[in-house]
Amino acid sequence: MYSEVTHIAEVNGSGPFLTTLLFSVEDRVGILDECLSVLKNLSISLTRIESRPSKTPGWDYDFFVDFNAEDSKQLTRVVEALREVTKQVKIVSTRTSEATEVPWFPQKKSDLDTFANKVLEMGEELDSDHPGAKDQVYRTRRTEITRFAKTYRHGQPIPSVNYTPEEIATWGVVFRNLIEKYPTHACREHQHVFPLLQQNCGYREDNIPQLEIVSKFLKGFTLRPVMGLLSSRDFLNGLAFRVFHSTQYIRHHSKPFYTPEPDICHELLGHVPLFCDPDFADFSQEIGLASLGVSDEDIEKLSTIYWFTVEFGLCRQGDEIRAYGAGLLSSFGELETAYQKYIVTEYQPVNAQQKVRDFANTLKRPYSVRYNPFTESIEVLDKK
Ligand code: HBI
Ligand code: NLE
Ligand code: FE
Repeated sequence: MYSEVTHIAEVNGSGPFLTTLLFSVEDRVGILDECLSVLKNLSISLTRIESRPSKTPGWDYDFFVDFNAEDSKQLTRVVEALREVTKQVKIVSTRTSEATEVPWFPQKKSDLDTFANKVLEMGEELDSDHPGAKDQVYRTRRTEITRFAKTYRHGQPIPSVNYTPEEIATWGVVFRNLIEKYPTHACREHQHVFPLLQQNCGYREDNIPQLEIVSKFLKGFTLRPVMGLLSSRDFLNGLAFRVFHSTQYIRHHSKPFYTPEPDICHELLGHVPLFCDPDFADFSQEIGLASLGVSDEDIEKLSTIYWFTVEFGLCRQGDEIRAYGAGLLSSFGELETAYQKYIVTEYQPVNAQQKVRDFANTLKRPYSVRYNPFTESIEVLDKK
């Protein structure tokens, strides 16, 4: 990660330079103190210090420090003075403050509150080809339900929706048709967890499970209500925090077998079961982490990965082709045709996670990120 090393000769322009240095020291009492004294004597104020065991033989340690150097002369003085007391000094990076344009991204779970009002058109207005577009009763009801998502804030319980008998009937048709297909069409992971959802979360033909109950049941992920489609960036950013944005309204009763957008059937029957699988959950989070602060172009690439795996993935299990993509698992229309089309994407969860991580390392991003599940926040490690 830290192999790109700048040399002082390459430091151009006028300062101040935000600088990251790496220095390696032998393991002995007081060595860090000596290094810090050197910095202190040159009036350097550190903004970060981190250590790790060195990759060199022996028991050396690497230290990473960040500070602002006034100009390249001061930087030279720091490097030379540190060389006297350490085994090696490398300039990992220097940059002027203008060169740090990174799109804003959420760094703690509560930052996701800022997405609440940012839904794409279909969130409030329905597209003209949506089966519910001309049904005023349906539209009013949707506005009523999406109000919960609009005012929801991190940490609150997700409000329950009191579903109408008509809505429950729509769910019932979807549920009944899908559970008939799962034994032959759904991947093993989905089938494995489905009975648990029936036992613990009220997955029944005559009941639409509440997001709050399901979110509490899921240990690896949490659900957050959303008014409709978010931008790809916002939606993927949520996954970094193991948060899945879920709609609460239901599809139009006239087309139970297929809807063009997410609805409660899609979230609960398609996505939720797979989020119970630890490898799948990690894989999903990895896409989310890769999306933090990257360019629009890279968001596009990550959306494509998401689309052909999480949303529409098929896999080979034994001799059979099975669905793990939520868009297939929630649509008994799609589930049939997917098999006829027979597009095969390999599903190897552990490798897939590694692949996303490797891909993330190729993204142009001047830092790396890590999720701290205890503080539910992103730790940013400056790379350049
Ligand atoms: N927004 N609420 C919501 N749900 C999704 O499944 C979703 C989204 N926005 C974008 C998106 N999915 C995908 O098309 C990918 O771009 C990530
Ligand atoms: N077509 C899916 C369904 O009907 O359940 C929803 C897809 C959402 C992306
Ligand atoms: Fe989806």
